[in-house]
This record gives sequence, C-alpha cells and structure tokens, in this order.
Amino acid sequence: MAVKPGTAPKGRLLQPFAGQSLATPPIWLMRQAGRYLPEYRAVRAKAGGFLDLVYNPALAADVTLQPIRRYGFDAAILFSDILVVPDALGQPLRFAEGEGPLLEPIGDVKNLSRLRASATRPKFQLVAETVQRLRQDLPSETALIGFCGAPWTVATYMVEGKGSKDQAAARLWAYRDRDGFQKLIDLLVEVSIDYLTCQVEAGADVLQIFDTWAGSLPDDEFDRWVVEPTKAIVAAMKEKHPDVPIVGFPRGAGGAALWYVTETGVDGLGCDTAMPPYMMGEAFDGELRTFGPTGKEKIVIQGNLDPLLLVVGGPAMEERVTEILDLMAGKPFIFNLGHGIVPQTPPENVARLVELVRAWKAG
Ligand code: 1CP
Repeated sequence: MAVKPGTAPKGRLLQPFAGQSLATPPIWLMRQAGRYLPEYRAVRAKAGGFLDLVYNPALAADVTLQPIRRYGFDAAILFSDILVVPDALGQPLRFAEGEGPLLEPIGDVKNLSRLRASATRPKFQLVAETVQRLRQDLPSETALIGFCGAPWTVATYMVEGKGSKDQAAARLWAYRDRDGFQKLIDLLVEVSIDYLTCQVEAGADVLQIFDTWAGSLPDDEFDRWVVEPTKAIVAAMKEKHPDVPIVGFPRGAGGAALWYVTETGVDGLGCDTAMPPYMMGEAFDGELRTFGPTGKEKIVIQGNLDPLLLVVGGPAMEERVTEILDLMAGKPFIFNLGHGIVPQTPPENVARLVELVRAWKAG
C-alpha cells in the first residue's frame, strides 16, 4: 500500500514508545540487510561498490526492503552507513574489498578546515530520496528507522582513517588537544542533526543513534564525548520533531548506560550483547524511578541476543531467546540483537527467531 510522507499508520514498533507493552514484542535486527542474504549479495554485485549501492536510491531502497519481504520485521532500517557523514563533509570514503572503510585520516585540527557542513547537501539528498521511496513502498504497518552514527564513533573513524581495536588515535587527540577535538565533535553534532532532520522530513518514523565505540572511554571522557554530543542532538531533534522517538545505542557503556539515558533524553536504550537482561528489566525500571526527574520513568529497552547465537541457531539460541522474552515481559520492549547480524548467519535461523518471538506470549 502506498503511504504518503507523514501519514503512515503507526505500526507495532511505535507502541512501546507510547508506553504500551505488547503481548508479543516488536522485532527488527541491526544489520538486517546485508551479506548474509543471497539477494543482498546479488544487488551488491550489480551495484559495484558498497557506496554505489548507498548512493543509488532505487537499489538502496530495494535492499532495505529485502529483509522485510523475507521475514516481515516490524521495522525497516534505512540502508546507508554512518560514514556517509564524513564522506558528505568532504573526507572521501572508500570501501576496499574485504578491508572495511578507508578514509584519509584527519591528523589534527588544521585539517578540519577542509570539511564543510554546506557540502553535505547533494549526498544527504540522495539518502532522503531513498527514504521517500521507502515511505511509498513499505507496508503501512512497518515502521521506518532512520539513523546516524554518534559524533564520538564517527570521529574515531575520521581520525584513525579506518576501524581500529582501541580507537587510540581519537582518544589521544582528545587528550592532547581537547579544544581542537571539540571542534570536530561540534561539527559532527551540527551535521548529524541535519542528516537526521533530512531523514525525518523524508518520512523516517524512529531514529537510532549508533555509538559503537562508546565503551572505549573512561567516565569523564564518556560524559564529554558520548553524553554531551548525544544530548545536543536529541534536544535539537525534539525541538523540531518531538513525536519521533530516538533510540540510543551506546555499545559497551555498561554501568554508565543509565547515566546516558537520564542525561541524553533518549526514548529508548539499545542494549549491547554484554548488558545483563536483569539490568535491562528490573534494575533500569527501578533506578529510573529513583533517579526521577527525567520525565522518562519508562524507557523502551531494545536488545540484546548475541548475534553469534543467531549463527548457531537450535536449542542454544531458542533457550536464550525465551529467557530474554520472559525477563522483559510486561515492559516496553523491542526484540533485537546486541550488535549487527554477521555475514555467516544462516538466513533460516533468522526465520526461526522471528517465528519464536511471534509465537511467544507474556505468560
Ligand atoms: O560489503 C558490504 O556489503 C558492506 C557491509 C556494510 C553494510 C551492510 C557496511 C560497511 N555498512 C553496512 C550497512 C549499515 N551500516 C547499516 C544499514 C542498515 C542495517 O542495519 O541493515 C547501518 C545501520 C550501519 C551502521 C554502521 N556502519 C556502524 C554502527 C553499527 C555497528 O555495526 O556497530 C558502523 C560502526 C559502521 C561502519 C562500517 N560500515 C561498514 C563496515 C564493515 C563498518 C565497520 C567497520 C569496522 O569494523 O570498524
């Protein structure tokens, strides 16, 4: 059914944000479009490079829809990448086969003058076009999730020039020249707000902020580079679009996740694989009530099956899925993984997972 922007009937994914816990929680999975699907590999081969796919609205919309056609998830997530932001700013990105993302590293504050917020328009426009197409082609009950990388995580790639195991280059810069690094973060806050606004205005229903490397910082730095920039993005988005829920995914935040929630004002917390389900359930609920005046006594919890259990499948996966569902019964909850689907995941295990979650009822 064709749906005009802004007129989409609100699907199951949005109900937990309205404070409703469903008998059967909604489900979508991080990286639900990707290399584990043969139909993705076919379109990817046709497109050429990964970025040729991202910047081709017809193909990007098509791969976004692939997991919806196959599994009927409650949400589609825009097919794009968090590194579109540096690319659009003028730090060219490429994906070398089998190597992940490569950018020319930004060594210090002097290089920032090469980046221009005003240069982002043409590439953001292509992403907006993908969102508009999706708004038309998605089933009316399927929510559309837009996203960006959090400034800290995006900065780690911009400074290192690639993925790294400890994000050392960005951490060192932040310690050596706090004011210079702050300039990069401020630029990313500004451009991320723009990028998310573009997606919402084109038809995204929910937003997620991916902070994959939030866990590499000690508490004072976490506050400075994870909490503060995210808070600024959430505040700006709430001012423009108060009805669009925002999920934060501060991967690896551990005990600081509660601080993150109360300070940033996100509506939902994406929990990573290591977050104990008892914290997601009882502890968060109780503590949020004790900490009080966030106006968010209930936040939506999203998570957190280990993606490797989805590779293994069978009783090991099924037991853990039931455990998570039982613990989260009666709470505003969205079933997801604790991180993205990995390429070696058998597609039939994903089908089984969806079947299990859909068959489960709060007892
Ligand atoms: O070869 C291929 O086809 C590319 C693999 C791939 C895919 C499918 C990349 C390269 N990006 C994506 C899509 C993507 N990336 C989405 C689309 C929507 C979906 O979830 O289905 C999203 C939300 C992302 C977000 C993303 N990109 C993050 C944050 C979430 C996370 O997984 O931690 C990060 C860190 C990236 C950077 C990135 N892009 C691609 C790769 C391989 C990486 C990771 C690099 C590294 O190892 O550090």
